[in-house]
Amino acid sequence: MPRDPLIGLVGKPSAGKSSTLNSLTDASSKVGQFTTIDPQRAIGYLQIDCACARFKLSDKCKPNYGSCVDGRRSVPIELLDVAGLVPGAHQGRGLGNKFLDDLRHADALIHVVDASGTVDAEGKETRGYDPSVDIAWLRSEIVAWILGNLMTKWGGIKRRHIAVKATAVETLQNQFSGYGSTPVTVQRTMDRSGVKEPLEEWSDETVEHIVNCFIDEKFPTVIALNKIDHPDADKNIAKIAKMQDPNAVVLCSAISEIFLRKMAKQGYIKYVEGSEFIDTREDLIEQGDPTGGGLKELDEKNRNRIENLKDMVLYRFGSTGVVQVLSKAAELLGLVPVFPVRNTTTFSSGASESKFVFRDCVLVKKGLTVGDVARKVMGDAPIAFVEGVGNMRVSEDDVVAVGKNDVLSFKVGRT
Ligand SMILES: Nc1nc2c(ncn2[C@@H]2O[C@H](COP(=O)(O)OP(=O)(O)OP(=O)(O)O)[C@@H](O)[C@H]2O)c(=O)[nH]1
Ligand SMILES: [Mg+2]
Repeated sequence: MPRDPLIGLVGKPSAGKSSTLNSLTDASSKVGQFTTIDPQRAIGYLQIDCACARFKLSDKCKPNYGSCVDGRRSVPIELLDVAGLVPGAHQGRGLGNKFLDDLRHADALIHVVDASGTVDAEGKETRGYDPSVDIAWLRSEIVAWILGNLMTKWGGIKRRHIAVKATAVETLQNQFSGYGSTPVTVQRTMDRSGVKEPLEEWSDETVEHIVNCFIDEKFPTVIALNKIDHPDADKNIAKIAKMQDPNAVVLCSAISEIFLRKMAKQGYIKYVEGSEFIDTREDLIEQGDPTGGGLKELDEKNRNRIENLKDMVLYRFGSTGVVQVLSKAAELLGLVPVFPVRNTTTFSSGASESKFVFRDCVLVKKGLTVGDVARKVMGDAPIAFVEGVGNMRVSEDDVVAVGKNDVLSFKVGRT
C-alpha cells in the first residue's frame, strides 16, 4: 500500500530546521489530534488549489483536516526534523549515522541552509561564514552514507548477482529497498545514469555515479536559504543562486513566519499565512474601519519588529517563503491531491448526505493509478468499481494527475 509522503528537513546544527518545521506546523488550521507525532515528526500544511474552486463550490468546502479558504486549501503533510548533521556524519560524527538512518523514510528533503553566515559547519556561532559550501558537503555526506553501506558488501552483492543471473535493477533494488526504494525508482536511477556495462564490471566511480543518480531519484531536494531577514544574507544568497539550479532554491525566514503567525493568533494583526499581506489595527483604521478589525493595539517593540520585517523580508522577497519551501518540495515530488468523495455529482462524503463538499484530500505521488489510490484510501476493502466526476466509471489502471481522475468515489463490494 502506498505510504503517505514524508518530507525530511536536513541541515547542519542551528541552520533553522526546527524553526522551519515549527513555522509550517503551527498553522491556525491545526486540528487537535494532528499535531506532533513524536519530537521529530510533525504535521505541516501544504497549500494546494482545491477542487472546490473548479466546481465553484468554495462556500461549501469544509475539510475534515486542514482548512480551505476561497479554494486555497491547506492539506496536512508529514514532516521529519532530522537532528543537525556535521561534516563526517557518515562516519558517526555527531551521531551522524543514526541521524542519516532517520532519512530512510523520507520521500523528499528540504536542506535548510543558514544563509546569514552566522553559523559554522559545526553549528557554532560565528560571523562571515560562507554557507555556499554547506550544500556540497551535506550532499556528500548523504552520498558517503549510502555508498558506504553498499561498498562494504559489494563483493558479496556481485557474487550473488552473477550466481542468480539477476538484472542490475533487481540486485540494486535488494540493496536500496531499505531506503524506501521501489523497482521503478531503481529503473529510473539506471535510466538517469546512462550506465550500460553489466553490474559485475562496474568500477568504484560507476557505483558512486549510480548512488548519486539514486539520491536524485529517491531524495529530490529543495535548498531552503533561511534567515534572509539577516543583514549578512544578501551576498551569500547571490553567491549560492549562481551555483545552484534556480528551480530548487527557495528563500525563507522561518522566525519571521513564526512571529507573524503568533501575532495573528494573539489578535494583534491580520495575516494570510505565507502571503505578503499584514494588517495592523492602525492599517485597518486608516482604511476606514473604525473598529480596526477588532485587533489589539501593538506595543512599540512589536510595531517596530513588524515594520522591520515588512522592509527586510516581505517587500523585498514577497513573503517569508516557508510555505513556498513546502510547495517546492511537493512540486519536486510531483504530489497530486486526490479528493475521495461519496457522491461524484454533489461531491459530498460520509454516510449521510452532508451539505459540505470535498471533506477529504489525500496527497499521492505522481504516476499512481486509480487502483493504487483506491488501496491507499480503502485498505483491503474489496472495490467493486470506481467513479469519477459525474458518476462516470473510471478504470483502475488510469493514472491520477492534477485535474484528471483526482475526484474519485470508491464503491465497495464484490463485482
Ligand atoms: N535571523 C534568523 N534566525 C533564525 C531563523 N530561523 C532560525 N533562526 C535561529 O537560528 C537558531 C537555530 O534554530 P533551530 O531552528 O533550532 O535550528 P536547527 O537547525 O533545528 O538546529 P539543531 O536542532 O541544533 O540541528 C535559533 O536561534 C533560531 O532563532 C530565521 O529565519 N532568521
Ligand atoms: Mg532542531
